[in-house]
Amino acid sequence: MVSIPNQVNSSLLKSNYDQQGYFVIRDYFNAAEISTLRKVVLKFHQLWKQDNAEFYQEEAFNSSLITGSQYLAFDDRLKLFNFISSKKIMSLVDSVISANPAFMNTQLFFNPVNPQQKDFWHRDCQYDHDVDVQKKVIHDTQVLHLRVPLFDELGMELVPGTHKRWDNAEEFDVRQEERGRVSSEDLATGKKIRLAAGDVLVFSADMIHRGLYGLDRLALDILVFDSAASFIDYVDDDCLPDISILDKIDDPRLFINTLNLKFKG
Ligand SMILES: O=C(O)CCC(=O)C(=O)O
Repeated sequence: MVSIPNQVNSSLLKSNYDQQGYFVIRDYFNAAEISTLRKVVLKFHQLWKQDNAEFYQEEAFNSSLITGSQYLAFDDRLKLFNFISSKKIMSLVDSVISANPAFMNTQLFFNPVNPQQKDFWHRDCQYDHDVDVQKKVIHDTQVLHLRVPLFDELGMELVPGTHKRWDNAEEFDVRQEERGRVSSEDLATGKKIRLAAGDVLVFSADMIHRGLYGLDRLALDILVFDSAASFIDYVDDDCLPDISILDKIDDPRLFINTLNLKFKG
């Protein structure tokens, strides 16, 4: 059971997010909330690793569709959906996206098996768009990531303000691996945000960022978007609740907004 938040100052969170592209809240979840979530997510992770053994051994550093039906049964999926749409999560989502936020997906970030594999700078939009379009889309609505670490971790490194501004020369060359630079190099503008289990980090997917490998990291990222933006094609039907689960979710509006976009156009 997730208790009701008492520490959220929505307008402060919104102004932090608007200016910096992120905010972090320490000790937002209590030990019982994290322990319940961790049990469900570890079940998914074990099954996913068995099923994707070669990919896991060779290169993986994340999985997705944690709420899908492939690895988790009804009750565990319901726990996840109720966590994702809990008052604690929704008060953060609502502080950034004031009208009709919609669920997109979940991702689980872990350490790559190969210790030589390096963490790397990127903007999420660079995997969908070439540079000219990236320059434009960073001024549009961006996908929101809510990172919930399940164990203490080194956290994330972000370049504050890059949700709204284009890269400087060093950032561009490193992120895009131009002029002999590689995406795992340090950036002078990077800000490391160490995270502990119980903290939550909310950040824009299109700012320059990297996950920091190390410790026992296992972090659940919840991805949310503004219904007014055109991200619905990124949503996989199977990660959404069907009607029998929907009926049992305490506050299903995050999922209903997605279902409305998907099935009502
Ligand atoms: O934690 C990581 O490895 C990368 C995280 C990331 O890129 C993201 O959440 O978009």
